[in-house]
Amino acid sequence: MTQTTQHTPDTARQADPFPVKGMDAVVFAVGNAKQAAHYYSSAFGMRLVAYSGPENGSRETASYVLENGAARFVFTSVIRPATPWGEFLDRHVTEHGDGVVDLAIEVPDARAAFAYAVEHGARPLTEPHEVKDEHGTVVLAAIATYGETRHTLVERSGYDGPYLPGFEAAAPIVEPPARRTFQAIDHCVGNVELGKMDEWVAFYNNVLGFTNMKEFVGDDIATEYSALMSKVVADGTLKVKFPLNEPAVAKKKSQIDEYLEFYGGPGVQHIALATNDIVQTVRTMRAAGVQFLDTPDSYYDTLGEWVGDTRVPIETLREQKILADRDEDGYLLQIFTKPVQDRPTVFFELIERHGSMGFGKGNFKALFEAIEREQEKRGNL
Ligand code: TYF
Ligand code: FE
Repeated sequence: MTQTTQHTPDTARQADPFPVKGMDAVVFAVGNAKQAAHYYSSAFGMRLVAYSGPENGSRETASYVLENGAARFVFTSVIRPATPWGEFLDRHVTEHGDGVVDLAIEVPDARAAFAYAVEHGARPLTEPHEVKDEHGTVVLAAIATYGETRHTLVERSGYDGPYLPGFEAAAPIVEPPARRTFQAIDHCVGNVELGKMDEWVAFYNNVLGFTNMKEFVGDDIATEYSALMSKVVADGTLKVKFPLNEPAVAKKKSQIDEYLEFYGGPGVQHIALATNDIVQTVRTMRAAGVQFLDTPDSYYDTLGEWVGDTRVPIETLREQKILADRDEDGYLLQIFTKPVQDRPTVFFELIERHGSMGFGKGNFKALFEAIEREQEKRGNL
């Protein structure tokens, strides 16, 4: 065989100013992590894999690490604040309710990623530092993003423990369902204040080298029915996708305004979870008590005309209130939970992609009307 120059991958890597491996974890600060871990086990079908708390040397916080395929959630509660971190988490829960404190990103080189981000305008929160135990070494650093949310940059190639040093392996709380309910984090959405969306898009462009995806909700659609504007940024490999919403000045109070009011500022609005059998997953989660947004029958009466053939018959989509959308690359199926805490803040999406890399633009009208019906029930419209 003749020798060929095989520097394409290296060149591609060099061209990416901010290489990422994927989402590392979504970290939630909650009032009662023990019960949250139970809910995400019994209702979402996740598996507890690691724990840190007073029994293994963490006297200030208790943290539960749950996984489902590549998706990892961490739930942390304060037991008794003793350091600025514990005080921060305590106040975070008081001000925002249960919510996301950290969209942690796995990177091949945390020092390089942190240096690049800070050089390009990121506010540093934690300088790169090593943490180690008998399983090896992790390098961590953190930068600030919208509201009180952060991105921890996690370099874990030198580590084979259950999560991070300080955590011990834990057994599942309940036996996870026979079929995995979802297997990855598809995207994480942030709500920012009126007029700030483009600033945050520029932040991700400049600081993380992310580029804009083609799907967006502009001015035109916003005032007509959606009451929000939205753009999507992603890393070069599309493994990390961050849509950003801001409220639009429309006829009704924007769902984004409702979030900002009840969360007490900008923050993570929804986490989308990738599944390869959305019907089975919705059935499992409904049976476990998870509530999803309703979709009117009229949506399904015309769906077949424009969405064409999907893996799932329209009648099954109708029965489970699953939405469908198609673009030039393929189609997707999606559904949204109601907020998962008493405040009308964080919710989840399940998404089954078949080629489409969109976010369900064709569903925005039906979806936003469904959200507004819930807003109205809460007296917030
Ligand atoms: O992530 C997205 O863009 C879709 C659609 O408040 C969406 O899931 C956008 C805004 C919103 C709810 C869903
Ligand atoms: Fe989404």
